Amino acid sequence: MKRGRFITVEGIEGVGKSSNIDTLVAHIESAGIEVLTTREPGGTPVAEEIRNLLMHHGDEAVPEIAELLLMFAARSFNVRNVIQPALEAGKWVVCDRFTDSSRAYQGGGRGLPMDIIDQLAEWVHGDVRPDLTLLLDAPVQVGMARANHRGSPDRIESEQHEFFERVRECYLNLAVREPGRFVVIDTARSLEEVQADVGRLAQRLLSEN
Ligand code: Z5A
Repeated sequence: MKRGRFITVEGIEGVGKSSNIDTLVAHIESAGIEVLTTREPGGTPVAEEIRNLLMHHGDEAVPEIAELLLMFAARSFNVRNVIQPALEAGKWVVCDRFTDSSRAYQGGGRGLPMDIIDQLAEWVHGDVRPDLTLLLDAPVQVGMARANHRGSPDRIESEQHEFFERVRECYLNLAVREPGRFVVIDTARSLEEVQADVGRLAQRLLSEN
């Protein structure tokens, strides 16, 4: 059985990950390929509980190191119980956020050491790496304005503007460092224009399959 392809979708909040994952998946499925979608933190019952702990922790402060380790604990459940079995069964997996989120938020945003994050990545999922990462990019104020149309922000969403500038910059640097893995799409345009780009990307992936 040929291993499926592992695609991750990244970006700061409000750039349109959810909206564009639906488009990407529809294109792949229309070619007769089975796709599993998942998200991080989350994707399994225990990992979703960790997500809930991370986002709504009550009054107790969440140390930055605990935040990083909980992201990887949740990831470990998702990789072993959902992502790896699906890939081995030949399905394609589309994951809403993965380890590049830890690099961008905990590394770029919080300033935790990137070499520790890379070591955790190697340890937790060294054998499961994304084949392609779609980075949806827009200026911070665009993403925040879109996200603000929803309800009250969770703990990470409540961070200041500068935090998200650091996160965005880190994402863009990651894309420059690994041009073979990253595809960057500018989502400060209309949803129709962005979805047309996502459709073209899907066709390229399918033609390479
Ligand atoms: N996190 C972390 O710190 N470390 C980690 O390792 C991991 C995660 C894995 C949860 O992420 C939090 O976890 C996240 C990072 C952290 N915290 N923050 N911030 P999440 O993915 O669940 O939450 P999110 O990034 O906040 O998702 P989101 O706000 O739902 O964003 P989105 O999915 O990218 O956006 P959307 O829902 O598709 O679009 C937002 C709105 O904009 C919606 O009304 C759309 O209709 C509209 N939209 C989308 N595109 C367009 C365009 N092009 N034009 C106009 N309007 C648009």
